[in-house]
Amino acid sequence: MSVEIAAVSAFPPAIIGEMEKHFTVHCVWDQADKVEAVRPLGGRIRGVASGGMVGLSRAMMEALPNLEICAINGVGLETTDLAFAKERKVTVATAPLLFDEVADLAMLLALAACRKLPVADRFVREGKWPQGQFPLETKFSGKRMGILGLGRIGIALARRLEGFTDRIAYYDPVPKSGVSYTAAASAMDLARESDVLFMAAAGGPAGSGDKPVSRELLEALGPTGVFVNVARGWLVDEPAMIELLQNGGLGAAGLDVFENEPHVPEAMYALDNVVLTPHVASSTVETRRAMGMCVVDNLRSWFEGKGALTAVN
Ligand code: 8YV
Repeated sequence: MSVEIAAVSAFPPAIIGEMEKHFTVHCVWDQADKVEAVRPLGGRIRGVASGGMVGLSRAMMEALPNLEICAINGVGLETTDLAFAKERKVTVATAPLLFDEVADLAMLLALAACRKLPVADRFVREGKWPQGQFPLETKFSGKRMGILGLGRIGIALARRLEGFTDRIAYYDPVPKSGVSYTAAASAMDLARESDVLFMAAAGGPAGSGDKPVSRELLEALGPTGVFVNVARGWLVDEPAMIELLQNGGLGAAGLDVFENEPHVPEAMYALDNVVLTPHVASSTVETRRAMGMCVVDNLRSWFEGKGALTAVN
């Protein structure tokens, strides 16, 4: 009898196929209530395959009394109750393979926001060029770059920025040794001293009220400032950000994440100073396959008695 696992976040068919070579897989990610969907399986489920936005909740662990491991197809842990997982002795593993992709998209969003790339593209496609020149936009190279959160994504982003400027600063509550970038004393100080501010920091779960990117911080970034978010949408005061983008209090934004995905406030649709992408930072064929196989390999290694490969607890 093969080990039974539950897939609670979407995986491509090829990855499910790889899982099914080794396990009995119960796919419940399309169920409205995933916890209730797995409850009848209860003690039969020994492993969970999840994603960065679904994670592993306390309720899910309580419904699965014999759960041993959760392998996450991502790196975000805001939706995982790590404290309860420790209490329950459930191992949590991530797929730490997406840092280049996320840093690449952060650069793409920043450049596109500075040069209004989507607007320029539409300008050509709509046949407006013969009627006149596209307006001047703002330079990216040489600007003051600020990174909120100098973790593995932040470091990958900083290395990319080195090709554009030597004015790179960061704020991270955890002291960073061995980096040549300027450490700001606070997030507010960083915002005040940045032209482009990147949110690359982990934070609290949705609904926790944790909003490190506040109205005040975005006001400190200011009317010529550009804000880029590749972390979590709920870490930003989204209504305040929209208001500032509308009234000129914030220059522009490049956003891959939103407070209530996949629903994006329609007020953003009309804003030419915002570049929007649908949480695709890690969404390349190469990296998503590598991440999916990392999930499979973690589960296989665990149930072969060799432990998890990329455990975080
Ligand atoms: C995931 C993410 O790849 O890694 C994360 O935490 O936010 C995403 O990029 C996606 O959620 C699929 O699990």
